[in-house]
Amino acid sequence: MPEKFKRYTITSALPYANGPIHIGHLAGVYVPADIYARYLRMKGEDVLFIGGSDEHGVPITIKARAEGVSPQVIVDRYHEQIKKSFEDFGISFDVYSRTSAQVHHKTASDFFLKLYGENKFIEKTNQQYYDEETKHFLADRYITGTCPHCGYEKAYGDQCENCGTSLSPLELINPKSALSGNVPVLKETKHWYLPLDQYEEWLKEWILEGHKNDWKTNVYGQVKSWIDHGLKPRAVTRDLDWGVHVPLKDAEGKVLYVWFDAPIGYISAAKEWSEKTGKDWEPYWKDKESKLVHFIGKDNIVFHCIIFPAMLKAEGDFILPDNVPANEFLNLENDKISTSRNWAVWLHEYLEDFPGKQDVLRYVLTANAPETKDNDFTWKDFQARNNNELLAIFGNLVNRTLVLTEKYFDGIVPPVTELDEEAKATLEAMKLFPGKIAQSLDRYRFREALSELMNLARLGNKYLTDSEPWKVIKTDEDKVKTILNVSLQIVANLAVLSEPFLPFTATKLQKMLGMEKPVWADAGNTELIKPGHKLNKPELLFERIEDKEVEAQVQRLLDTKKENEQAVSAKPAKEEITFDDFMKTDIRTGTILEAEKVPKTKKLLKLKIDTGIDQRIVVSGIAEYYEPEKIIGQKVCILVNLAPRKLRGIESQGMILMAEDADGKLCFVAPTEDFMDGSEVK
Ligand code: B3M
Ligand code: ZN
Repeated sequence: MPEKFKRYTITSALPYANGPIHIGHLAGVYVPADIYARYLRMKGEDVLFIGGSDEHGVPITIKARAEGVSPQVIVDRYHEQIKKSFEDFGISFDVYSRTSAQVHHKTASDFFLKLYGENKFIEKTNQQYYDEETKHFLADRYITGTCPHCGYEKAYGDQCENCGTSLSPLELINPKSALSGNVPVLKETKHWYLPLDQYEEWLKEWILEGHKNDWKTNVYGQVKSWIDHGLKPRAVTRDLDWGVHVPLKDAEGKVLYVWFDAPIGYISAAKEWSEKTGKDWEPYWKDKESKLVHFIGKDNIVFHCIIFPAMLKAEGDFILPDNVPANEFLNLENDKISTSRNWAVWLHEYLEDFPGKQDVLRYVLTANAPETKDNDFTWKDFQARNNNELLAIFGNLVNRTLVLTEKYFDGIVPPVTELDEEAKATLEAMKLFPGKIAQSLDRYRFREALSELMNLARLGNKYLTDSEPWKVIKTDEDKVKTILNVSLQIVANLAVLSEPFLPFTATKLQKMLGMEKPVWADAGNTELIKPGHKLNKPELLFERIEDKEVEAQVQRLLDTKKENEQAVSAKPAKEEITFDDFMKTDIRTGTILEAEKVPKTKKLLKLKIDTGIDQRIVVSGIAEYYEPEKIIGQKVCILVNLAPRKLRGIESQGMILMAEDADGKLCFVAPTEDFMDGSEVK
């Protein structure tokens, strides 16, 4: 590590409080941030780890509208649920705040006013899309249309989720209001803009030159491409009623843009923490010797690397991020995780199915983290990593070592009698691990760090297996003392080094070993647990995950996929008709009296129907799905005032109502009870 910092301010993206948290969130942002925070705390560093819910923005108001409740109802519901999920998974925030909090409204509002007072904004009146029916200006996700870059038809006013391009509403082809579906009109409105173009030179120097070597290439590349395309002024206000109100006289009905207020939420959260703990928040945000790190997903890069830094720079009092180790995306079983399609593993549901197995998920998501490219989560991989790695390597070493110590020495740590070459080499190798793991963590390489942790367990397993204490015990008990002492030192080191990654497991293991809460500097010690120390009863750290458990998860996803396909392939509604149009149709309940195939056709049946009014012949294209003899007596609905038409020489007098699915399969639409023939259907 080159520089030494006095304290660390670690932020993790504030999730929108419009839905629960899934594995993509955890893998992309919260697990790596938590590993980093725990590691630094163990090193004795002064850490402020910040989280909170993002409670403004259009995704929330759209959801509220869909449910017919106020946005506050939505954010209250999800804020609590999200907060609980993070606690359940051991995400060790020092504060978990929310942007609807009063302290945040004040902080964001003051921030805006300071920039406004110092003329850091430009004021512009221009034309924006407006929904005349709902009387809303249509910003961001309130407007959809075709992406001018890739042709995707459901692009939003701020971004195309298909090609990732960020958009402005005026660029959309065939714009439509997301509120009413109407074609919007243009209307004048005034807004305040942050002139990003004025920060271009400074950004080039600070990031493109200053952070060429220490920022991840995916992050650096995205920032460079933004800057190379030229930066434009960005509106920091919106015409909406949900959000932080613009604190100016002539700004009725205007709020701060969610991406202006949300990152300020990190600062507000620090203030909230300060109020609760009595500690001063300011050094964490203003002292140059504090290191600020933003953990985010790749879709938030521009906001954390360009816009928020420009805001901080304009404000003048705050430090800038030292690093923004953004991750790419995690897919699920080869498909993009999607809240709207329910294609996700939700944390609260995972815990119902795998209670107590938080660390297994933390492990899998870190081992397979999308650090440099998008990655895929599969249940098969989840099972394999649990069974073949956590259980077979980590758990196996711990279990064998503790059980043998219990068996041969009543659970009392035996002394080293004589260090042979094997033992010496093993301990020497062990000493290198804390350094290797720390080096990876310092560079935000969490996968690499975790794989080193497992290599330490592998080292222990190999040593134990090669030394064969279960054989040696018959001839040389002293040697077994050394073997188990060395193995126990490795196990104790694992109990220290695994804590940032697998906090629940580490705590359990520390208890089994009867250890005090360790610090990072304990790792590498070859006498971490002393001879004569009594160990507690060994327990299993991991359990085997059976085929049927993961098969059930995969089945659930397959069911979801099927539901989605059905939903997707439902045809859009036909053109609107009036009530009178509908009332012209005369549909009655009836019964099939006779049925026979129409010769030389595949599809047609000739039916005789009792309509309650009369008995008549109807020709119906249902032969592929129904055998004539089986439908005698079937109740039907029949359109009786349809003009007769001839089919294969037979006059058909009406039409039987059938439902047809996306594959063209048919089924009768009929009264569900024995109902009088001739009853009107309306
Ligand atoms: N709520 C966007 C997101 O969840 C946003 C992050 C805010 S961080 C200040 O992708
Ligand atoms: Zn696109």
